Amino acid sequence: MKDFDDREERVGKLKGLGCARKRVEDARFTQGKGNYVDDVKLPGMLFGDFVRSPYAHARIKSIDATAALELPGVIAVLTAEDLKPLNLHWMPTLAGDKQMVLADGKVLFQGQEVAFVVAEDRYIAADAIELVEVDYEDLPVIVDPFEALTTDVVLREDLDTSEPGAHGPRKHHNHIFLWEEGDKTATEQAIESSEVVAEEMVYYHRTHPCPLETCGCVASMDKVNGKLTLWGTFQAPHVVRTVASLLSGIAEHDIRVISPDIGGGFGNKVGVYPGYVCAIVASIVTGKPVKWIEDRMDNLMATAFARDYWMKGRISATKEGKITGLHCHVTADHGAFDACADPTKFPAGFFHICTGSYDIPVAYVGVDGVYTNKAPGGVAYRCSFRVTEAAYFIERMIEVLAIELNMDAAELRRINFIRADQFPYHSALGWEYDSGDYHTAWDKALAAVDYEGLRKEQAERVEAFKRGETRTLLGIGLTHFTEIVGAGPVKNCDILGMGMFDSCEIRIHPTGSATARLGTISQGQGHATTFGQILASEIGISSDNITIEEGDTDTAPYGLGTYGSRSTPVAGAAAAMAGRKIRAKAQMIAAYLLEVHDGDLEWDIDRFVVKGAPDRFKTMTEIAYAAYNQAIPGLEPGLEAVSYYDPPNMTYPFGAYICVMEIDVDTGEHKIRQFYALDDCGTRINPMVIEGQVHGGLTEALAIAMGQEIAYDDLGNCKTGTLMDFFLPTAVETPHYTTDHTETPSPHHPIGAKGVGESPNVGGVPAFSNAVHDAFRAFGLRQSHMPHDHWRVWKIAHDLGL
Ligand code: PCD
Repeated sequence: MKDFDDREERVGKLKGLGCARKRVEDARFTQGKGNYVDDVKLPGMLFGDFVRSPYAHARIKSIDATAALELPGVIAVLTAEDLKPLNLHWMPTLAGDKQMVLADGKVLFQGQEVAFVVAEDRYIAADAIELVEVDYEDLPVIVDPFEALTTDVVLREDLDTSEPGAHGPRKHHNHIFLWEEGDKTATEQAIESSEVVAEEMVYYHRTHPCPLETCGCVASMDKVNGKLTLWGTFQAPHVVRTVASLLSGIAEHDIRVISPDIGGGFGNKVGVYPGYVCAIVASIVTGKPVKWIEDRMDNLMATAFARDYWMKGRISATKEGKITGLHCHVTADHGAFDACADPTKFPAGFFHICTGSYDIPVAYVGVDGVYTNKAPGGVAYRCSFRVTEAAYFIERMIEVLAIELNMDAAELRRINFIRADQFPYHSALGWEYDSGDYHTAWDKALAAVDYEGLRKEQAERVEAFKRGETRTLLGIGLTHFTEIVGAGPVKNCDILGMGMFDSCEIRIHPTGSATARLGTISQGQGHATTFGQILASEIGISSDNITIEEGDTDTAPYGLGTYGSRSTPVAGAAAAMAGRKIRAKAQMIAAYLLEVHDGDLEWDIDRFVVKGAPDRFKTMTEIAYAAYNQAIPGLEPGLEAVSYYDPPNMTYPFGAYICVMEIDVDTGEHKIRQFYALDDCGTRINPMVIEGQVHGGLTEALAIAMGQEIAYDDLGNCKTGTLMDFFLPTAVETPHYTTDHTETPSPHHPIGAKGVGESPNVGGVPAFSNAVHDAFRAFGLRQSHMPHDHWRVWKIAHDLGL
């Protein structure tokens, strides 16, 4: 009878919560055995490719496809005219706007989809797009969002200016919405009557998620049984199914959406793109499967961008540094169509988390959405709906306020942090922060890097620089961020009316192994590994014996998908709740088998034990077998459960990041000497996966802060459509990261877990950027726009006369 003294061994075998279990998916990924959309090859499959606009703003006078159609192997060329009878030439965006599927009379950004060529192979399709002749008449181009709001040039001729948009009244023909939160008058009064006020324009430039695998799909319409199967790089497969059904009129049960392995998503694969619609239409028209896969330029130039927020801030404080108010106005450049992927009620996402980690008594934000001649999007590139912009804004404003107060920025943060005893904390902009202990995290971080020692070294460096003994400066980039992840709750958060819950269904098999399916979809995060761990701890079956499946709408329960770090807070909670349902039934079965009342049993790792009689127990394996093979009075056979989880609140992970950077004043080059990242994501499921998430997110943050951008010239030409121009860091540019943690569980999540995947991007960008600014603080720098590439950093030094 091996049992009660082998508890540690039994816990070990479970590989449950807290275990640094190796990622089960890596066996296939590291051997090149992943199965991505482009690996889907069907008999008779055709290939689609787009004719794209070279102009940023032009009228289309004519499209002539004759030559293209004459090329052997070309099957069809679709234009807006072909889609009109189906009413599919425009499609709704997730933000309540509409977007052209194929150019309808005019084009509004460079790279816009004009015609869809379908051919027998992708090379023929690529050749044929060159043969489609489009006659354009160019129109004045508007790339500046401030100019957009004053110019006579009308970008969206399809919209009636006198009518309100999806989010209320519009004040100009290129205006999309004004969204406001907080008490404007009280905030203005607080700021005006304060002793110290700092004001700054903080620009978070346009960038792009740029996943390694671009977007794509394969549509296959089976005309015999009327079923449409759609494989795609979808971060939200069920939402795609619902939208496809609503748009096409095909009944939802006749559509099967499959997200196979995905090579990174980062928000890029949340929305619906014209390529999906065209592939579906082409498959219906030709009766053959049609594949559409973007190339890198298509992806960078036409699919969803991120950020592009001009954030004008005012922050006020007492002489001692206690913050008294925060005011923010954002001019948000949305490009040609408002295709942001935000919960419907929040056109600026969760930007109003911009009071950050600080106890700010009164605040106001106003966001003006604006159309320009740029690609549409506005996605949450590794951030929960504009949280990264918010974190960058407040962390820059804190630094600027510290300059104004002539105070140490670490100390300024400390005296303004929300205290541990203030949670749950109600922010001035309406959020309820679930839990946090910022002071503890901050002190730990400062001690870990020897903050005082660093400041001393920095001061000495400044002196040495002034004496002409060195040409490098030292920057200490501080950040304390608060994230907000896990949308729902359903009452606040929906996408096009679809409530943001999530789901998990578990089947325990007779021999004691299990299959669980969830409404989310991994894009590299490791869900097959970590969801199994949550379940293992709940149901007492080793995670090695639990298969996790996601991404097939024919089998998985309905869910809203993976983005906004919502899988752990929402689907992870559903997994725990479904596991508890399993355990409740298992307890009744065990009670029957042990001939005791079910209240006389207690749960012990992987079994139910009779209280006070530790040698009388039934393991989950025994219980699973009995569930199927023994007639139990009053109980149905089987052991299955499903949970649809509507979270009561979001979760608020946080972290303290410190970046120590050396800057060469003569070349603008930087060297990251040290990067310390402390994350608190509540209960940690898999520390190794978390560390990997933090490394990945920090590297993306490095990219964004130090060089990555989507830039346009005055004619709206995208200057960064290739990886030669768009900075994607490799191992060469990536520094070493030191990770650390504190653990403050979420009080409302069944296992206390918060999300973590986005945190390093949210906190990383201000840490890198603050380091650059901090290096020049002694020489009078207040604010300089990202990305801090070598040239721009050199320019800072040059302009300061260094
Ligand atoms: N975790 C743990 N613990 C805790 C938390 C968490 O362990 N506490 C882990 C989990 O399990 C998983 C991860 O970690 O695995 C993550 O999680 P989360 O945070 O919840 O998240 P999710 O939902 O899952 O995912 C999402 C995210 C995002 S959002 C993004 S961007 C990115 C990230 O995720 N993406 C990606 N990461 C990543 N990774 C990779 N590899 N890839 C990718 O793509 Mo958005 O909104 O979409 O933008």
